[in-house]
Amino acid sequence: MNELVGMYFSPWTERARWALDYHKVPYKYVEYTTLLGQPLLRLRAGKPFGKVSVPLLITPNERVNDSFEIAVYSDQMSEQEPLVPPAHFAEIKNWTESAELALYSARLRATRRIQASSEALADRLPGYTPNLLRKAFVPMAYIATGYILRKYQLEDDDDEKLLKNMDEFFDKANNALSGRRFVFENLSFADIVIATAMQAITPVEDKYIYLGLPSRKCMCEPALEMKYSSLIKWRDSVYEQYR
Ligand SMILES: N[C@@H](CCC(=O)N[C@@H](CS)C(=O)NCC(=O)O)C(=O)O
Repeated sequence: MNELVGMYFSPWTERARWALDYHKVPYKYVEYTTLLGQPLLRLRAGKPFGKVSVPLLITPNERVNDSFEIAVYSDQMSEQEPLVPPAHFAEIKNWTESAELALYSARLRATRRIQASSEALADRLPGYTPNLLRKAFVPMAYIATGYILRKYQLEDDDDEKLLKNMDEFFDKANNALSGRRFVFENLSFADIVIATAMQAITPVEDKYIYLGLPSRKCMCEPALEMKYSSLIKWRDSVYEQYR
């Protein structure tokens, strides 16, 4: 059986799960815990050194360690219309690349807010942490968020600049989708990249990705929420119909 290692709240993981689910590729989902889970992740990724990240798809024949590659793999496993049609391959790859700076920026802004809130830190502890111990384990979550801030730092990480990076990507997405249902003629991975990136402005309903209230608050960007309200509506309807 395939296994997908991921982090439930991460847009990269959500993209990969969406592509696999869309094509009905079976897999067992395994939640990854930053830092604590790293030795095992390295082993499973076959990468003893350098950066390791999730999502990681482990199939009987290969390890696919990138959300775009997982979408391409899912297409190959299915007879359905592809999410990365050959005619739009380069453009879709380009969408994933341009989302990267926005998502890196969003991660820094949200992680800083999480680090400043003991409630949000307690919320981010692994699901198996007993409720009674959550408060006591907050320092561990603090260390893990510090690790994420260092691992994914950007050269210019001024809060305003980070917000600008996000704004630029969502502006591009908004223009591409204005008056359209999809970026291309049918649902593609470009739509999935944009819809899942919206998690950085206002998270999708809990029935799709469950978040505790403190985490949800840290993941909202009120200024962008107002500006991109039509994109949020679009995201919600794409989720309703295709997720
Ligand atoms: N290009 C990769 C990016 C994946 C990525 O940034 N993963 C982050 C998600 S927050 C991660 O693994 N974070 C946990 C860690 O590094 O420990 C993809 O598209 O799959």
